Amino acid sequence: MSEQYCGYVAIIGRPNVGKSTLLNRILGQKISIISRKPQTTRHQILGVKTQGQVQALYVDTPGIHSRQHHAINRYMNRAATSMIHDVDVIVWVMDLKWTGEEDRIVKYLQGVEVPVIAVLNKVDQVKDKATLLPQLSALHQRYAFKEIMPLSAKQGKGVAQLEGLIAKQLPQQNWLFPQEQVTDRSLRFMAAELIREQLMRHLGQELPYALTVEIDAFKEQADGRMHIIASIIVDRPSQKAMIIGKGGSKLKEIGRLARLTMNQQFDARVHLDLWVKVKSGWADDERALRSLGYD
Ligand SMILES: Nc1nc2c(ncn2[C@@H]2O[C@H](COP(=O)(O)OP(=O)(O)OP(=O)(O)O)[C@@H](O)[C@H]2O)c(=O)[nH]1
Ligand SMILES: [Mg+2]
Repeated sequence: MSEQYCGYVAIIGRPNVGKSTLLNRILGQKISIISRKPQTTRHQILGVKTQGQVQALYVDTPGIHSRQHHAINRYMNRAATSMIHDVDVIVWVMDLKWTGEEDRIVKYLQGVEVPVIAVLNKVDQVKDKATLLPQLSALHQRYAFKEIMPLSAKQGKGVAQLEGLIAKQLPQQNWLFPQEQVTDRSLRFMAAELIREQLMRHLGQELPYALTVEIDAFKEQADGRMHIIASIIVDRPSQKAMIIGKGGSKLKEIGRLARLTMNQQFDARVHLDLWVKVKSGWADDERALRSLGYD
């Protein structure tokens, strides 16, 4: 048997820079949810990519942020940074807005004994690529990154090259997952995430952060259809009303879009029942958080 290479790759960075978009692009399928709003990802999400002799185990993480007022925010920062000492490569993602003013995290990463590959994402937003050169050389001067890779996760440009750079850092060892496996997350988890994705996309600025989604039942029926019952948990009754909308219209639309994505992702017809429940203080109560899957 030919030699196998395998290792963990942490994808980390500030909120909204495109970490989840990059992971989905590398895998060629959607396992991590995406929205325009910062702090979309809340959990570590493992994505497995096996190609040739190399199996790269990517961990998508919540964006690192400085507001830690709620237990949920502290959970997210923990999820973002807890494994950086245990991985083989760190991919530090920035977008064009990176100014270096807040480089405390990058400086910290460079003290960790793991190679850091930097990604400058969203380069599709600049027409004249020559304008990137000063930014790239400033990054080179300021930090001791192993490599700096400009790319567009959205368009896929530069992603294969990045994978090549990552592969060079992975140790020779047997693969840890079967070749066909893409994630360790269950369909049940994915279902909750796909509902949260629509909530992130269709609610105003604050509301998405005040909610979580819980799957109450997940059944495959005799006719092959999947029946999923889920609850959207909010903090206050006024939030419940906003999610439901006039005559239930908002909740209906969110449910419809989530169901359409599930049909595609799960390759099955999905019947989705969505409820909204008030559990005040859920985001502040460590125990409630654990019972909702934030552990
Ligand atoms: N133009 C452009 N937009 C991108 C690119 N990559 C991601 N985006 C957009 O940036 C926004 C955030 O993308 P995400 O992938 O959710 O970012 P993230 O870093 O995972 O964000 P958090 O999970 O909140 O930390 C979305 O609107 C994406 O469509 C890119 O290469 N080019
Ligand atoms: Mg994300």
